Amino acid sequence: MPQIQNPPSPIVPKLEGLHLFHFDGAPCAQRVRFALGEKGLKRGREVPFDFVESAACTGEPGRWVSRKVSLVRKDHMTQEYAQIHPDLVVPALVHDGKLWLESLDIIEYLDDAFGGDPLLPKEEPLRTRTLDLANQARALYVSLRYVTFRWGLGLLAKLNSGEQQKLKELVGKGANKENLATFYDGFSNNRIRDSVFEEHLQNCSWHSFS
Ligand SMILES: N[C@@H](CCC(=O)N[C@@H](CS)C(=O)NCC(=O)O)C(=O)O
Repeated sequence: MPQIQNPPSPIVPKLEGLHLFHFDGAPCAQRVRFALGEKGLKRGREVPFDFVESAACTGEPGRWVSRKVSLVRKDHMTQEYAQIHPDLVVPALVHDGKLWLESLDIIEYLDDAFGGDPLLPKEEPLRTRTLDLANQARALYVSLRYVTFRWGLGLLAKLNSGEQQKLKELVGKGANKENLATFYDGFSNNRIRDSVFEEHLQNCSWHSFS
């Protein structure tokens, strides 16, 4: 997915330099941090994700501003974050007022925009083959959510009814075929059958890249 055009967030156009909206414990954000590191870009100052006081909006040469979106505090389930990422997930990247979503798209963008060793092959057919493999991995993220919630986070990740209602209202405009509200509704109310979890586990365990 290319750069996101006209995001509704008033925060995005105010940001100069690189700002990563992320959470330390989220693997989808971690892979973007790896890519930033490979490009020689260091983690810079920590700023609350929605903080727009002018010093916080300025970039730092050779560094990225860390805007933590706590998945524990449910920062991602707020109106402010929904205007940045309509699917209410991390990561999101802003570079000089322009927004990118989806970790693999962000990595591709960083690879093109910054120097250093390329992360993706430049030459064909290797480039297309690599992107194809990455897209196969991308398709697994829904299954990974089922597996990590069922066998990792467990009860800790359930939402109460007030939180579920708020989430339904926020996620209405999301683009994902399976949005967070649908998932949390099933998960928090024990409406997901074991066979569904097991099917997702199979996807992750036996998925073979072709
Ligand atoms: N395809 C997306 C998936 C993003 C995603 O699902 N992120 C997870 C963390 S790895 C998230 O924010 N989940 C929110 C939640 O679990 O409530 C990407 O790779 O950027």
